[in-house]
Amino acid sequence: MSGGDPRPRLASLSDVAGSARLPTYQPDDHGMGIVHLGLGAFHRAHQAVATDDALAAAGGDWRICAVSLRSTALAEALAPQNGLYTLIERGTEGTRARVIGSLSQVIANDPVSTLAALCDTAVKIVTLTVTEKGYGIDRANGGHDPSHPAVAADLDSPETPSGVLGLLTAALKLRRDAGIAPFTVLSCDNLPENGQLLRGGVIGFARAVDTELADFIAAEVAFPSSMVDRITPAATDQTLADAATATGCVDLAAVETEQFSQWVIEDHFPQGRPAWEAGGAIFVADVTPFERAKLTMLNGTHSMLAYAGFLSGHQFVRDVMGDTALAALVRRHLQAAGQILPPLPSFNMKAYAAALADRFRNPAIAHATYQIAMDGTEKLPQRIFAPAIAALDAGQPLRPFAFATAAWMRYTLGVSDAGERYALRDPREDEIRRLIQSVPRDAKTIRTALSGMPNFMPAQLARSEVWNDAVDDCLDAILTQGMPAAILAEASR
Ligand code: CS2
Repeated sequence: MSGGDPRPRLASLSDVAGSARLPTYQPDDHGMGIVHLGLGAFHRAHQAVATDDALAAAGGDWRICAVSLRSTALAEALAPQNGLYTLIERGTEGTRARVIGSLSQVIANDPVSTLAALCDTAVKIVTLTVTEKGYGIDRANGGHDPSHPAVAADLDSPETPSGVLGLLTAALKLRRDAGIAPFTVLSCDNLPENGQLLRGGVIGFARAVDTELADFIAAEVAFPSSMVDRITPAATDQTLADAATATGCVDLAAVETEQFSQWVIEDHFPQGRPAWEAGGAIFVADVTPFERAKLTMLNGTHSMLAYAGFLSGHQFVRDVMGDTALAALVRRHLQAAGQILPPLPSFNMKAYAAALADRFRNPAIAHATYQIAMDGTEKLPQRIFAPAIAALDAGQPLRPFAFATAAWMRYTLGVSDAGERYALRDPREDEIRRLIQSVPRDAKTIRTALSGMPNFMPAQLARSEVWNDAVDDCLDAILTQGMPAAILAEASR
């Protein structure tokens, strides 16, 4: 029982009495083979589900030890449930529920246990969803970022690490010293060439503490890249209520998502891997074109609509799609981002753009614009600036990217036109505040201040007159007319 609810707490598959689909394998028959860093909703709606499918289809010791590096709430919800939770999939045709059995263990905010798990001889793969800001990678130079708080702390005490790069490096060292084969490291975050990027970060960190170890990692450890896609809003009381109805149990770790799911992975797993293809994963030699299409079309458009939508009073992405003018800007952005992609065999850009617009419209998914607006400084470089440079180089339309940038710049002011304050929820929030708090509220001044932030906007853009003029023009309209009117004007250009 939990919180006065007469239903039992979900703790074993035999407790389930309802319509939810159950795993067709016995979870306890399978050992652990994966450590996952970053136990959030996305992991439970994506990799853990594909692993559940792989266990059902092909078996193997591939259950997951899921680690939350910071918060303890989720692990506290999952521990009494023996890692079981309900996945609610919401499509236009209705809702489906299934119980996922692939999590074998959870660790919360406990670096010592995490390092021990990473050194377990059974572990063949480490997967990660730690968000863009969680890595501590210097994206300009491709190594570790010594100014990142977790990286700085781990450089001081590399044997007792608590951050991503420190933990991976220490575990790879301990494994090497004990004669245990290294694990494969699989990043599942929305970063360009995420495997390569993480490899550079780990090797850079290792080089700072032990050059030989860095050489060993460079030679022996696989870092395949992957593209992940599944729209996963934060769980709500409704998610938990639907899970309880579908399972007859109280489930405090239920998660909800859309029906669509995609995972494209570079097939480089020297220690083997689960049969993730059973869960729809596609294995390719080079994930870059898929990643680029997804990052610039889905995520780039998401960021644009998040800032423009939030500032015009739209709480959810589906509300944005009900605003005729803003929905037109969504289509414009999708097209502009799609247009500059290198051609990819079997990829139909127009069909992909149409499918994305349908997913954004999904009335069953309440995906908050404020959730997507988070961490803009970590997201804009790959989502907006990279395609803007490609558009600039190719002489293609720049305006959609300039509008998205201007919408973010307006968002950084931290106050709506109605005077309501909101937190940016960005790791560079303080720096942004210092830069703009006392400057005049005109487009050029704000644009100049924000474009000059180190390691943010590429110099090629920040120095481009056409780009700056376009951003100033968009930002001026937003500042002087307000976001809704600026959207209307922008859509009727
Ligand atoms: C979103 C992503 O919050 C965000 O920044 O753009 O989480 C997006 O929903 C996923 O990448 C979809 O796969």
